[in-house]
Amino acid sequence: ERGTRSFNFGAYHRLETVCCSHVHTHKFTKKCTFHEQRVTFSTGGNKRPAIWMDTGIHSREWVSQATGVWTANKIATDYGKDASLTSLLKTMDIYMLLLANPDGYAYTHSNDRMWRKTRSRNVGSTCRGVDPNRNWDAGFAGPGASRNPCSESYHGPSAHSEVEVKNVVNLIKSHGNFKSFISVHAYSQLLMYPYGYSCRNVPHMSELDAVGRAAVQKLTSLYGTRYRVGSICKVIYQASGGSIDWSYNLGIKYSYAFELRDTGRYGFILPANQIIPTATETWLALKHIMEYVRDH
Ligand code: ING
Ligand code: ZN
Repeated sequence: ERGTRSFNFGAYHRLETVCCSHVHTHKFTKKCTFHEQRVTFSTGGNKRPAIWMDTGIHSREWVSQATGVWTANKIATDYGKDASLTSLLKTMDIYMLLLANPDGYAYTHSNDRMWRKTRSRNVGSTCRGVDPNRNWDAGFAGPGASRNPCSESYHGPSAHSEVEVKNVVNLIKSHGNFKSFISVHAYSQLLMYPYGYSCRNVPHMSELDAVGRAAVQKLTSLYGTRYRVGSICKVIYQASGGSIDWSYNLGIKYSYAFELRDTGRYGFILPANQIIPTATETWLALKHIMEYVRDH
């Protein structure tokens, strides 16, 4: 196993290199299930209120996975030094899934850098893959998803058909005490809250909007990177079957999706020298959300 000392956080890595190499600490229990990509930060207790964060649900959005790895290491190294993070971990657990779509991620390295979906076989089609962010049971198969298996936004044969989705659904439901669900995408520089499947306002819209704006203000304070905040449907497009709509409807109020850098100059092919700046600024927003969740 490779320790963090030799791990270059400012580079993009293949699946095998990311796997279990990112957190090197004795302070936390580390579990490597879910394709060995799940990281649990806990200082004890039993099913404490928890925060969920996944990166890389869309395989080509490489700065997302890289930000996840950097963030896991940041939490491990700042615990015991950063008073706010330390106090957070006294009462809450943080669950991270760094490679939420591992088969797709491997495929972006081996065959097609622009692959977005899972790699599932589709019955009756030669096209492979399901969009894992159209596969959740939240307005499933509605507007903003495709029934065509060859489409980039194919919703799949049924809700939670993808093992990558079903595993998360099972974990979140059986745990039962998640307070926040954060899914990290790229690119466009957005911080979004539900819904995607509908443009109607969620009951907690004003609170989610205020927390999101405050989080983005902190993000922007570091390097001036500008973000827009709003509901998925209003800020980008109507998209059904998304994870944060599912988590919100399950009762996880603080459900957010990030779209990290940039705004399209490089898009998915964001240069590696932007990984650490992206992760560092994003951490300020994440910490704001986590602290708010802790205090509310
Ligand atoms: N964007 C997201 C997508 O799945 C999104 C936007 C986020 C939709 C959350 C629904 C829910 O299309 C990218 N870049 O993938
Ligand atoms: Zn995405």
